[in-house]
Amino acid sequence: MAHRVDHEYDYLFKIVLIGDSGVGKSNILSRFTRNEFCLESKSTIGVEFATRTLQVEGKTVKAQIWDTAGQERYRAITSAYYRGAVGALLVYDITKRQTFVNVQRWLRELRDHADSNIVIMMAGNKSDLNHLRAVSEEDGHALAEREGLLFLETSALEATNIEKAFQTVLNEIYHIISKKALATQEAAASVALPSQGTTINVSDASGNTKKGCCST
Ligand SMILES: Nc1nc2c(ncn2[C@@H]2O[C@H](COP(=O)(O)OP(=O)(O)OP(=O)(O)O)[C@@H](O)[C@H]2O)c(=O)[nH]1
Ligand SMILES: [Mg+2]
Repeated sequence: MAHRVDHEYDYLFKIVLIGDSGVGKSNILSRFTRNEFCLESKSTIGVEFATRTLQVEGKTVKAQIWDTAGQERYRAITSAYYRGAVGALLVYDITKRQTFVNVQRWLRELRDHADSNIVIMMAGNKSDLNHLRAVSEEDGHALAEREGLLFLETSALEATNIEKAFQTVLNEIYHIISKKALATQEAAASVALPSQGTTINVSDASGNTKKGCCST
């Protein structure tokens, strides 16, 4: 989702939070949007979302972040959750190996339901609990590299890398969208100037053009 609306913001980006129950998705969201953390937060039921508007490369970007239950039985209809999402934060808990193992499962779900160009940041959360660590940072990096994901270790409790995780995803989305906009403009210019005689393959120049991305 990337619409331009005058006055309020230049872009609206939908980002989804995914990962096993208890890894800290809701606290990552509340830390980022309200600077709040709750030690005894309850499992999410259904879907919630919160927004925060920030600057990305001089543009005003409204991040609309969706949060759902990690537990299957509380989850909302999957395809609706992923519809229009341009970014995902895939969270595991560095103190629980199984949540890291299950990253593969979440990647499969993204492949099945989300746009293939979605920007994915994997976040190893609860980095404040280093003494209980069950997943090394190296393992995190290795998986991220193998799967082509961005990666950071975060702590919602200590507010470590939360800002950076979202900023990185938003920057990446912005770059992809501005590149597409440029390619579209170039393709349009080539159509307007047929006498130049160069054939430009629009699909090659602009990549995947099926997404609803609007430039300025
Ligand atoms: N030490 C520590 N605890 C955290 C951190 N983030 C979340 N928690 C705790 O982990 C527990 C679960 O956090 P939630 O944010 O509710 O987890 P969730 O991923 O939203 O879980 P579901 O809604 O069930 O999918 C809570 O007790 C939080 O206080 C963190 O960075 N460090
Ligand atoms: Mg939750």
